[in-house]
Amino acid sequence: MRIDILCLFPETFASPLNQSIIKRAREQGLVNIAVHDVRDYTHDKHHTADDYPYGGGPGMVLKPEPVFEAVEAIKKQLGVSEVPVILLTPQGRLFSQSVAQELALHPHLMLICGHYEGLDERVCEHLATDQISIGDYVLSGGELAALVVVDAIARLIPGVLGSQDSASSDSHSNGLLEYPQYTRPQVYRGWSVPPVLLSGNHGEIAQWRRRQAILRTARRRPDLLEKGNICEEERKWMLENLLSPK
Ligand code: JCH
Repeated sequence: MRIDILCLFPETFASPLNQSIIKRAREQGLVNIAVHDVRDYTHDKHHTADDYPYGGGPGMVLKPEPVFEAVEAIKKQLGVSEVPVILLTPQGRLFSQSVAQELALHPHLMLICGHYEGLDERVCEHLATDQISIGDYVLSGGELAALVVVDAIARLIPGVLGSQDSASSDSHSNGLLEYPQYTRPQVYRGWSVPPVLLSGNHGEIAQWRRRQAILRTARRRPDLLEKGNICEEERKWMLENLLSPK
């Protein structure tokens, strides 16, 4: 998969894209990520990328010309015409694991990161094919949102996760929050690992994990429970245990 990122602060990406799983995926050639500076597509001597908003008001707006020209130049250079052009914005559709799964199916994506108080609406209307928000809070720009999107997508590309990590058993892929995990030591500061996990009974362990995932989801994220495919027996157990402390 190829991902082209257009932004005003390309240095933002250097460290996060050169760590851990994404670094390994890039080295293996499973994902090819290129970061482009929108300022390189300006023509004036000051490399002006922003301007005052028409109609007045606070802040500055990212100009349309360098953004259009950057997308067009990169498409031409790569010899592609049909590529999703995704704008990161607080006004976009909400990002989720299912949006990540949908985007991971494309062989090529372009991500546009604005800055300032926003960008010219003509970019949204006539250049972007999709607009995504990573959550209902306002960031200083699209760069951190793009990193979140790239990270979530990259780990879904076949071969990116080692056999150790598994995308399909991750939190959210089954619609429920992850069950509690423990490692050694068996007792830490007097707090013991639940005995069932030491029992060697794989059926009991699977049932305990499933029930803990349901209970945790019901308590912390009841909005997710509908998608969790809880059976009647599980629902009964959940309601009986929901009231007991933690
Ligand atoms: C962005 C800004 C004031 C935007 C500029 C470009 C995405 N989920 C999510 N939160 N925030 C963003 C995001 C993405 C791109 C840009 N800003 C800052 C500041 C605004 O409205 C008054 C809008 C924020």
